[in-house]
Amino acid sequence: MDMNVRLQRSGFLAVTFFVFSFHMSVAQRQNTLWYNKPAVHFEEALVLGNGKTGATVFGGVLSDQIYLNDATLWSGEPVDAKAFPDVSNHIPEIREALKKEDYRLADKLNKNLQGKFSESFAPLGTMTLTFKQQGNYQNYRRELDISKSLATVSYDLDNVHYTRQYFISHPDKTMAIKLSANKKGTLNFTVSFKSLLKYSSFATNNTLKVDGYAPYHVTPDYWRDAQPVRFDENRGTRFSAYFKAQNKGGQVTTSDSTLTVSNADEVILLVSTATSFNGFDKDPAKNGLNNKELAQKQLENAAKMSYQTLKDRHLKDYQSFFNRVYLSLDHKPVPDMPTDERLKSYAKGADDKNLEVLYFQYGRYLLISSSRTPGVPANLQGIWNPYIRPPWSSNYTMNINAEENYWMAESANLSEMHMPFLTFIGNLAQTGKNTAKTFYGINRGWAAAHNSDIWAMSSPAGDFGKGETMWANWNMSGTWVVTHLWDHYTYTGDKAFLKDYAYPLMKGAAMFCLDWLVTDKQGYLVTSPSTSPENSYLTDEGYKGSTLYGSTADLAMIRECFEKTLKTAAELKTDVAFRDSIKGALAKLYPYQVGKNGNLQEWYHDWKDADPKHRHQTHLYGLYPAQQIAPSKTPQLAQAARKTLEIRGDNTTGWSKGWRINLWARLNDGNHAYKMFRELLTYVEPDGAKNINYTGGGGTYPNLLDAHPPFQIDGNFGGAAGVVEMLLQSDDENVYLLPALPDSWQTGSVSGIRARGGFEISMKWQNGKLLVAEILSKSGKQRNLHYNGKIVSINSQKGAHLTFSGDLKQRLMR
Ligand code: FUC
Repeated sequence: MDMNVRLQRSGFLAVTFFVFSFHMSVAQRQNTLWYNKPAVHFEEALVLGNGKTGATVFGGVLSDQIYLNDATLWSGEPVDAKAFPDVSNHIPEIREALKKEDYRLADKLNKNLQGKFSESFAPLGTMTLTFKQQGNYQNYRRELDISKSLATVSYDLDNVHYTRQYFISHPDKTMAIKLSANKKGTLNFTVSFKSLLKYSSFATNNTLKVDGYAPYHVTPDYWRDAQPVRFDENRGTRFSAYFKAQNKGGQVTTSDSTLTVSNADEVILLVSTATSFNGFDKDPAKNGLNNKELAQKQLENAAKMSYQTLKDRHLKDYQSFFNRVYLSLDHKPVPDMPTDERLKSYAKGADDKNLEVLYFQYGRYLLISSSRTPGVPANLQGIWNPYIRPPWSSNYTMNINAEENYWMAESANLSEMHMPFLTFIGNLAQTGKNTAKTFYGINRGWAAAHNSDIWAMSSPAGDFGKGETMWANWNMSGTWVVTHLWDHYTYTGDKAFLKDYAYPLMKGAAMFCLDWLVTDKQGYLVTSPSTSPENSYLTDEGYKGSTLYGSTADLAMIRECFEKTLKTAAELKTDVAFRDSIKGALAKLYPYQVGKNGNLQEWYHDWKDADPKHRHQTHLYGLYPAQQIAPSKTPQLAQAARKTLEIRGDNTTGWSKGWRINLWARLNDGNHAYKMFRELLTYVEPDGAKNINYTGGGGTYPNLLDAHPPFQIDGNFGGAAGVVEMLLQSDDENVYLLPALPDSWQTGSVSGIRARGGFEISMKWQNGKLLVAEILSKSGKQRNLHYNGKIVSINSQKGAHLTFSGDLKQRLMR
């Protein structure tokens, strides 16, 4: 139901009238990123996407560069199970070494459990518009309206006002660029294309057609290889990029590699991309989709429609997602300043809550734009990458980054955008069966490790023993990702999804864990061998290593996987005996430990961390994203988690800051969460480079993309998730209103954010106090509603609208 209708029905409208009329008048400005100069570097350019085709628009005056991507264009081929010899025979000797506390030997032997690297997301190519113009331009403006997913460039040159408008339509699978001028016959430009991949082109009938193919292998940029990029014309994913110019006035001429527009009044450029990717398990060269036909069909269909029709259809589709959530933290006007300057002044301490709202909504924009292709989640760079050897392969880094991308999908009301990730889990489970067998000797269920790609690679990375155990050997990603399936169910109430799709995957992940756990000397169940993502310990003897048994992170993930699988089986009234085996194992898991410094222990023993300030903090998984630790439920563990965060400090990379915002919010410390949120919005100089800073420097580029550095999209999503987490939290029994409201957000309103149990929530607060909350119950579930120490029960019918005042008194409905 439309938000205003709902609000009207609940009597909420009187309170929010001011907010919403304000919303209407400044919506466009509030949702706009804008700049007064063309982009020079990637990190200044504007990203557009329809969840498959991605474009990065530089908006130059004499020459406009547009990087093109397609979410399904990767190097590589389906996983070849035969490529992995059975190495599970090494497990007994690793366990033996660990039993003898010989960590050096365990680390060495653990290297036997490594496989190949993942493949890389490929850059499709760059489209260039070269204008036949000279001279100085004036009144330049480049903007992205995220409420419309529409970029616009305009400027004056030789007394002519030029405008370009760009969007990528999901319903019509095509990018459209409208070029216009306020003087007839002044549009003169050439369209050309270049790619780092193999390709050929020809033009006919106002259409430039580029067909090519991606490498069948790319080695990660951090790994030495004499031949890192390997092409073979008979292997790898094929792609097509077709460009059509529709002109009013003037003419279009073609050469084999260009379209040239002369003296036109207006031009609509259509761009259609397609690849032969036909699923994670199909050879894209031999058994692929017909990319040429697909690209041609999309182009023809779009060409039949007027620009206005294409745009209307695009807006209707896009806004059906974007408009679900509204947030206001301030009634001050949006500063009339380019976004990069706004960001700089914010970083110097300026108060700009509208920028904070923009950052939050930009996260939602990015997810809608990058995550709409079944089985192909948003990758490390979303869908925007110009490099043939991108940072960390632009892959799915499964020990945090891929999951962080989806932390806000449900809570920020974008369930549909979660689906590419959720469907990817099904693929991972298939390759993961072989991984469970050949790497770990386990014949039930499935497992997945540190890195993955469009082919759903699940084996550990590390180039067969050359990788460091601290990152290459972690094998808990299947265990982690299945909790996303349960979350999707709790937010949506989709029982068919839970029964037919989710449960078998969850059960498979849980089965692997049941068989992987071993009994330690104290009688507890632990993992062995085990690591804690990317961290190293120092033993009491001073050995620096990574392999041990029973890392807190492993056990936290197994605990969560078991608990959610149990709940699912109970909900589906199935598998009683299996449930008992999970319950038995849960009771014997080695519990959380508090170390001598008051911290939550990362390692089985109370060892020192080799790098106490490290960006990874996976042992806090139980605090966030899981719901095992909370100040109200487990005060001592929450205190220990806080201590751990204090020891880690706040200086860290983009994605790590994104995570810590959520962790601090879960500790109900809104002010610390907000401090880190502000730090996430630290201005970072754009440089078009892949320079990595591992120990700090996290922030935001001028185009509001997250800086690890380099650009990595997870920080954007983690930061946006953190905004919701400050305003609303939930677990499987409770909903907490304003649980971590920072002092800086004294007054505000939000609508359309969601809580577990199938609730859609709108709130208004003033002077730090809740005024009114409206709750739409989509599943009719019972929950405890918390605010400011008070608890009431939400007992609702499916579809009920409940309104509560600030003291949690329920207002009567008509
Ligand atoms: C892990 C992290 C890095 C980076 C990379 C993609 O290796 O430790 O910081 O995010 O993944």
